[in-house]
Amino acid sequence: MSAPKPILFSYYRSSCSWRVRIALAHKGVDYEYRPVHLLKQEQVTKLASVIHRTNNPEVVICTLIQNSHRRYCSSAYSFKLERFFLPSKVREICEVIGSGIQPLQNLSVLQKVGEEKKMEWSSFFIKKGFIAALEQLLTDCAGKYSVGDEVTLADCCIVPQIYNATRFKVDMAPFPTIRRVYDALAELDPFKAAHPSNQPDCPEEMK
Ligand SMILES: N[C@@H](CCC(=O)N[C@@H](CS)C(=O)NCC(=O)O)C(=O)O
Repeated sequence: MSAPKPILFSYYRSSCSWRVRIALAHKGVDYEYRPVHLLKQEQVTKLASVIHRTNNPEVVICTLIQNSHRRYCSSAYSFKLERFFLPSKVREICEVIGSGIQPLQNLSVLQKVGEEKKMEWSSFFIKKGFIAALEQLLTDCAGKYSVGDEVTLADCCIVPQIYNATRFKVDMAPFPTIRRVYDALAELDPFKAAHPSNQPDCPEEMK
């Protein structure tokens, strides 16, 4: 008997969900998509009933259920999916984005910062991360993609982060290497499939 399809609880524009969607598409894993509307707080009302709160105390997405295992961390799941040694540069890029840049644009953070300030706040911290770390890291290790010429988990993290940079009106001119890698990745089928505009919960006006 074949194993049941993994279930991904995802929001079309969530970076963490997007990372996992890329990794799943890249590995050719078929899965069931279950939308969770972050702005409607469905991570609390809908997701809380299917997760063990003790394992995911923040009630954030994405959540992946596979063979009754529940995973709450995009990078932990994606690392497992890769099942091979990760070069330190890949881990470094994932960390810079996953710990140093993306959390500062999380919905709950921006709600605390407030509507008036959220654009300035997000653009400041994205630029800071790009200037201080990401452009330099990529200048040292990028080939066709973030690290060499093969797609890696670093690429799964970079693409949603650049989308956020555009959303928060960061001028990308000072970051030519990040831009070049992003443009190359945008041409690949798994990245097209995982894009927010191709998700069932993407509003029509954003497609
Ligand atoms: N370390 C977690 C972080 C998960 C996370 O921050 N998820 C965001 C969406 S990308 C979220 O659910 N935010 C809801 C909120 O801020 O209330 C992961 O990598 O999956």
